[in-house]
Formats: sequence, structure tokens, C-alpha cells
Amino acid sequence: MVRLDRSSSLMLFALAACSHSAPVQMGGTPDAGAIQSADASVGPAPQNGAAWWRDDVFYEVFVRSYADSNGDGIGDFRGLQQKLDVLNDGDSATRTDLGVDGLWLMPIFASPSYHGYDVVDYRAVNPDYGTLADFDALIAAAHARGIRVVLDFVLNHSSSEHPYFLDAKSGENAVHRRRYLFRGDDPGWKQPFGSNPVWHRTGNEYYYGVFWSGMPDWNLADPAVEIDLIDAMRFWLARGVDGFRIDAARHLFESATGDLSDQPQSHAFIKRARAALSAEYPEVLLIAEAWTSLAQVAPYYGDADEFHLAFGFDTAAAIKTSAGDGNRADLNQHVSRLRRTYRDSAFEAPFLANHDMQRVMAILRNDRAAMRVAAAALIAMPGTPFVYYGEELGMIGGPTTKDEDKRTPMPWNGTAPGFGFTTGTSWYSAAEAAGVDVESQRNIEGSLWSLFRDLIALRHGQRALTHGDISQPALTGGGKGTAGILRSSENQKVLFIANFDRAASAPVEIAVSGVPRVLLSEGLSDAPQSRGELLSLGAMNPQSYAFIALE
Ligand SMILES: [Ca+2]
Ligand SMILES: [Ca+2]
Ligand SMILES: [Ca+2]
Repeated sequence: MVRLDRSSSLMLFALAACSHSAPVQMGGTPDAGAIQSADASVGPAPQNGAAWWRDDVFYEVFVRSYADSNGDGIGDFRGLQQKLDVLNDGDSATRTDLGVDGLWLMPIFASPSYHGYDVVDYRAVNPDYGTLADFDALIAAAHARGIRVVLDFVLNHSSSEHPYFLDAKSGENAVHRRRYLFRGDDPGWKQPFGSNPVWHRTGNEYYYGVFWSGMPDWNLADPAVEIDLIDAMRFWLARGVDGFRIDAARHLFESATGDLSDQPQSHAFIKRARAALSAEYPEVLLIAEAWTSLAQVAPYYGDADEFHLAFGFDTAAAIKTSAGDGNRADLNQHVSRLRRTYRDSAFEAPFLANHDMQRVMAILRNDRAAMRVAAAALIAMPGTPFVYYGEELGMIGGPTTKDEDKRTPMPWNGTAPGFGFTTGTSWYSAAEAAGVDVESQRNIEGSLWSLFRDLIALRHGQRALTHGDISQPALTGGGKGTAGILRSSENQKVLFIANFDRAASAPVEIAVSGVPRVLLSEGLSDAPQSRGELLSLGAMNPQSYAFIALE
């Protein structure tokens, strides 16, 4: 029943780029309970940092899996640098690039693991990925194209092979003993997100590691640890890095009684780190990985003095559920909660999936039409969107739910065995379906890659999408899959309307005024008609959507 008419329905009209400078208020209804702000007063939200990211679309890269420049089967800095022109060539007039303006690099520091989330040296790059000079060259090449770069920073824990931990576990009088958490007995605490024990035996004592024994948590209450880690962040900022994605932000501190998430000391730590870093680097961007519900993520905003952005895990779930089920309910309820919970909806970093999740296309069971509506919904959301590498191709990933299968090498062409990722033997192999590669899709009209490019270009040209408030105008008619989101800036309104259903809807009317102009649409059967305070869209085709400017 999937009808996907690509022949005539994709329209894109790029508008002139908007100003990037003026601080702009975000609307939304304050909810003092959720924000936990001392002065969560009604009115404009404060400017939360430099806010350059509000115009940007980010792209998450696993360097090991992106592009291998030297044939050793491992992606590296030079490989990524060689592919930058596919991501953004620095020329807004060309359309041969995806147009993303931010990169989040998963951990690149020295580490014994393939993923890098257990660091042994916070000031050294993983030699698998190249040298520090290669890294510097990558940052310079990214900046030359207008791409900013944020690094994954694992504040919560180190590797159990970190020299400080090797020293600390040697005994009570070790020099670095206080940098980690030891005790003589196991209190029996379990992970807040799982059922594994968090105290790990070494000799006749125990150390704390919320993820596993290979990742001992730092004792962040130790001033030497705080100074060291913030200094390590300075080290990378001085090299030109634009910010950090803070891993496991919920678990920085833990209470003496075993409450292992969202402790007040974690908030205080981030405020101190931000104040210290912002004083020297006013444009720094700090992004929270707080993998929890909207209401529990919201406090990480602080008083616009804590994180600048937080990933929208509930947003990801809502979009995927609505697209997968063909039902608007999840997205509608989520947007309503977002409006009630966030004083500043620009705090959101919406996304569809990341390296810890099964890929979107796997969740959507390879329904490419559902994937396209999901991508459009992502671009309609407030905040700063993130795309996970390969999402723009519809990568499925490997066949299992293990982490490596969520982080498989990027297919650059359809030629086995390396698929353009490597000329050697890939560190990990998982073949995608035919056509799921860059060469088959880049600049091919109708491809998912081209849709992502067009959606990103649309967003860049519409201030209502990058800076606008979000509201949910009343919708009549339609069906279980029809949803409308209105984004409004000072002088611009853009309506996103979708039918997630795999069946056509009844005629739809939505309570917005203005002369409609379709900016980008897919599968829209009738031209939208303004009828006073209502916009009439006619019956909507299965899995169709449109972005409509109201002028
Ligand atoms: Ca390599
Ligand atoms: Ca370009
Ligand atoms: Ca911790």
C-alpha cells in the first residue's frame, strides 16, 4: 500500500540565508516544576550561550567506520577529511554535498577498545585514527568548510587501564587513590539502567564503575580530577575544537546511599565546567547525553548556565513510533509535552538514532517511505538536529542488536568487499542492500541522500525552522496518521503537515492562516488552499508530508 510518487512531488525553493547574529527568544510555556529554575518566570527564555548551533544540522561520525585512508581496515582522520566535501563543501550554492555544518566525533582519544569510551589518555588521539597533526588538519579542513566539530568527552569514567587507575588500585596509599571510588565491601548496588552490579572486586576490596569493570568511575568530587578533566577539555578547545558531547551526564556523581543518576553534584559540576570553559571560549558548546525522559532531561538546562543542548531521546522515540505505526499519537503527545516541559525548546538536540541504538531503517523494517517521513519530521522539530552517519543512505547496520552492528562501516560504493570504505580488510563487515551506498544515492534525484540534502537546505533557509517557536494548530478531518506542527519566528510561519498512515486520509483542515506556499513536499495530492482561518489540504496520500510557508 505504500505509494511513493517521486516523479513530480518533491519541490524545494531555497530562500536567502537568514541572519545568524541576533539573539532570539524562544517561546513555549514555562513549567517551573520541570525546569527547576530559581526564577522560572513567564517570559522569554534567556540566551543559552553563543547559540551558533541553532542554525546548524549536526552529523555524528564513528571515525573507525567512516573512511579508511591507508588500507588498514580502520577509518581514520585523513579518511574523514577526504570525505568532507560530501558533507559540506563550504559553498552554499552547490548541491553536491549534504550540507551539514557540525560534526560530532565519537571518542577519538587513546583507548584500548574499538569504541573508545574507555580512555587511557585524555590528551592523546587514538593512533588507529592517525596523529595529532592529522587531527589538527581535519579540524582546519572542517572549519574551512564552515563545519564545526564537537568531541565525545567521557567525563564519568576512564579505562581500567588508565595509568591513574592502575596506580589507584595498587593500595590505600597510592598517589592517585582518591581519583577513583573504593570500598571494602560490596553494598550490592545495581545499574540504574540495567541489572549488573556496579562495585567490582579487585584484591580484597571493591571499586565503583557504573557501566562495567573496564570503566571505573572517576571520583569527580576529588578536586584534582575536576581540574585535570576540565584542563583536558581546554587542551582540545585550544586546538580549535568547538565543544563536547558529554557522555553519561546523568551518572557523573552518585549518592552515598546508591542513587546513581541525576545527582545535584552532577549539575553543579557541569555549571562549574561551563563557567570555566566559557570564560576562555565564549562559543563553546556542551551537549548532554542524558538518556532519560524529557522531564528528567529538562533540569540539565539549569538557568541557561548548564548544558547548551541535550539530546532528545523522547523525540527520537516519538518520531520513530509515529512513522513506524503510521499513527500520529506518539508524536502529538510528545510535542505537547515538549511545549509544556521546556522553557526553551532550543535546548533540544532532536535525532532519530545514535550509535547505541538500532538504526532507524532497521526499526522501521526497511519501510523507505516511513524513513522519509521520519526524516522530514526530524527537520521540522525545534532545536539542533543530529543525523547519525549512514542514516542518509538508509543503512540498516548488522544483523544483530550488538553494538558493533549499530556502528558498521560506511558504504561509499557498491563494490565488495570494501564498499569504498577500505581497500584492505574492514575492521568489521556488514553488507547493506544494493543501492545503500553514497555513490548510488548522491545527487540521484529521489534518493534518501538527496532528500536529506534537500531537508537540510530547507531548514537552513527558514528561520521559522531554526529559531521558531513550536505549536500544534487544531486539525480537523484527516485520520489516525495526520499531524501538524507549526513553527513560528518573528515574521515567518512554516507548517509541517504529515500523514504517517499507510492509507490515505480523509480531507484535512488545519487552523492556520496566511497564503500557503509549498516549500518542500512529497506525495501531496492537492495544492493547499487558504480558507480564512483554515488551511485546506484535501485528502493526504499515504506517508506524505509537506512544509508549507504561510505568508
Ligand atoms: Ca586507516
Ligand atoms: Ca554546498
Ligand atoms: Ca559517576
